[in-house]
Amino acid sequence: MKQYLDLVRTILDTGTWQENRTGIRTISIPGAMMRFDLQKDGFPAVTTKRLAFKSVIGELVGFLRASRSAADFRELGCKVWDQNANENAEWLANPYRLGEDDLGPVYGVQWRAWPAYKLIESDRKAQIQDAQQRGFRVVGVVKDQGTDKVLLYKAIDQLRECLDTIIKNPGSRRILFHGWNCAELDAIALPACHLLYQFIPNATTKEISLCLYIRSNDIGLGAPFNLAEAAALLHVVGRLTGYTPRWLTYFIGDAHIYENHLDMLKEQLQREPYPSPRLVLSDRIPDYAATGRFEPEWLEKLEPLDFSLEDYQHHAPLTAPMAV
Ligand code: THF
Repeated sequence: MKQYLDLVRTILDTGTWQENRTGIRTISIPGAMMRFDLQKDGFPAVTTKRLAFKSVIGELVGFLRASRSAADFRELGCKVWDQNANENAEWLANPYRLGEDDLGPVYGVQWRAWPAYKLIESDRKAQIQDAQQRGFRVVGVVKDQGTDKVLLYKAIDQLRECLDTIIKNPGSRRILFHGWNCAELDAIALPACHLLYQFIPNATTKEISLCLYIRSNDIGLGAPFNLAEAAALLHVVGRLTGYTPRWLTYFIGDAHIYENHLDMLKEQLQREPYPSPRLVLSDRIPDYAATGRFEPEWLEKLEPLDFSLEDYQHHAPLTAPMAV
């Protein structure tokens, strides 16, 4: 995890101080990238402090189940959503908030059930039929600008579609899922930070890589979580589709360090990183390469105990407050 420390150093050396929505200043740089070879370098867990691995995995499992309540994340062992659900004044006053612990249609909801609508003129029968064949359901007929239109709806399981494409058409360069649903930004606690995930399978080597784009990344607290989570997701997708996880490339838009994280990060810079641990997935998750059975429903059947870190050597725990 030398790359993480290098990024921290680059931000401290070349960044500029900025104000933001939270009231806690950040030092930031516009654009950064980290790239990990999961085969050679192992699992990208920070070693210069203790990574809250259970919490990371709880968050991932919650996302895979399309959770939108901080209570669901807590039950899975992840408390990091409590503050965003219940302490941000702007969100508390939002009419779309369903009550205590609700986060709105965040990450997993978009990953697994992106709401898609079509409004088609009633006499365009071929279009309506085509949409229905693709799983759209007619939910009503509306008058729009003087013409009758059929309203159709479908919840798109983007992640499931990625797995299907990896199996059927691994050469595709369109195997991605997106968390940034512009139509729902007004109805969520926090617009997605990690928002674009692209899988790149290699049918020759049977290796699969992931490119992730994060529009805004809290390097002290968020980055260690988001990195580990992306790597764990790539391991799961690889297992279910018969590919070995290889490269994780992590792109950041605004890469920033909060002022109240400086002590934690400066302490980490004094520490010598340990060799990375290994991620072990439980044997009950079917290995497509071995069984030839494609069982994408495991995406939502996973439990936190299906993930374990082996040989995780780390320095003493350090933490800092999250900016809300
Ligand atoms: N808001 C801010 N300001 N930073 C973020 O990184 C962030 N997220 C998610 C949503 N809003 C955010 C929440 N993710 C921690 C870790 C991840 C978070 C939020 C907080 C955190 O406090 N980690 C501590 C304790 C972990 C624990 O014990 O569970 C740590 O020391 O790692 C970015 O996705």
